[in-house]
Amino acid sequence: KLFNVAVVGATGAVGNQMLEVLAERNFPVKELRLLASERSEGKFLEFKGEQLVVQKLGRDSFKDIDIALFSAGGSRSEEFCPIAAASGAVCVDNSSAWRMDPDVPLVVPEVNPADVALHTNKGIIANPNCSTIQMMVALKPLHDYAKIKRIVVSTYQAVSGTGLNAIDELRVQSGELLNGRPAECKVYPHQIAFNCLPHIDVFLDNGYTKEEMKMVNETQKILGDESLRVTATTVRVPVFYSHSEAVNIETEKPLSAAKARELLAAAPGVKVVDDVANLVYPTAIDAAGQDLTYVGRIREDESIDNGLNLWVVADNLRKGAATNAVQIAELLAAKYL
Ligand code: A2P
Ligand code: 11C
Repeated sequence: KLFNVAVVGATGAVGNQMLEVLAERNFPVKELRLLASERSEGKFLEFKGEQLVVQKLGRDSFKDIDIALFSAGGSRSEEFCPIAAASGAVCVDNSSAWRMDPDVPLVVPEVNPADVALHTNKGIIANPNCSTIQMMVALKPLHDYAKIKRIVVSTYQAVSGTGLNAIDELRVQSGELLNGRPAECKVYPHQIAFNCLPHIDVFLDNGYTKEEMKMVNETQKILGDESLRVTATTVRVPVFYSHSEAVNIETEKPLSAAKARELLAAAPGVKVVDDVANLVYPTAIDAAGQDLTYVGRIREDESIDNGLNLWVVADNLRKGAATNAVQIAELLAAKYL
């Protein structure tokens, strides 16, 4: 069976990847409809060697669409997911707009694929935040074995998470500074080249950023455990693609580094890259363009009884966004539509 698929935000950093991943994985597409703002109306984008014209997103954009992949920002998702759903499409939404809605499943296919069934509630499935997705892929097998009680995570996040304009800002600032000229800040409030900003998304009343609270709330929802304690510090670093994370967990049952390595080696979507004797560990550069979540530096936390430290890296635009969304669409196509 073939499906009519819409990509909302097709001209963006994630939308671009969605087209690539749909093609690479040979998703059963009948019609592919590319939607963006009026700025992009009439532009052409390539899909499987064909040039497809970009249309302006509007209320009548979803006629005959079976699956709509959204990545055009939260306010477009808020407004247009219900419109798409009312016209019969199932939305896979990459924004944060619907993630915490109790009627909307929040899905990482390697972790909670059965939750896709709940798409019938509102016609919407939420794709988690990129930094949450890769952490879930790495922690699920450890949680199943040893029950995680607490997670302390610090992230090192690529600028592509902000979008194409931020990729440009890092490139331009780096060039200017290396040539002895001042850096101009347009996207971020401070210089991002050769710097680290402990600030992703907006600041909330509790002093955390929204990105940090996404990691807390989304983790609890995906693992179905509101008692799980999570605390996060999320940091933007001058890296183009792939988020890295230093993850510390405390488990109920003892979990040795060797056992964790064994569990992770057998886990779906994970590749263990952990051979420090040969200076082997995952880096953002290695993960860029890939779909797996890479885990290394696995070691016991010697400061507590049942603690473990890990270094988790994945491509934020692929597994953190486009690939995860297309995997959800594959589950829909194979089982539900
Ligand atoms: P456009 O390219 O026409 O502005 P990124 O995250 O890389 O900045 O991309 C954001 C995506 O969301 C782009 O595809 C962008 O389209 C799309 N987008 C932004 N605003 C709107 C809007 N008002 N209506 C439809 N699409 C939008
Ligand atoms: C970043 N995690 O790296 C963000 C991007 O909630 O979907 C994705 C924001 C979101 O900037």
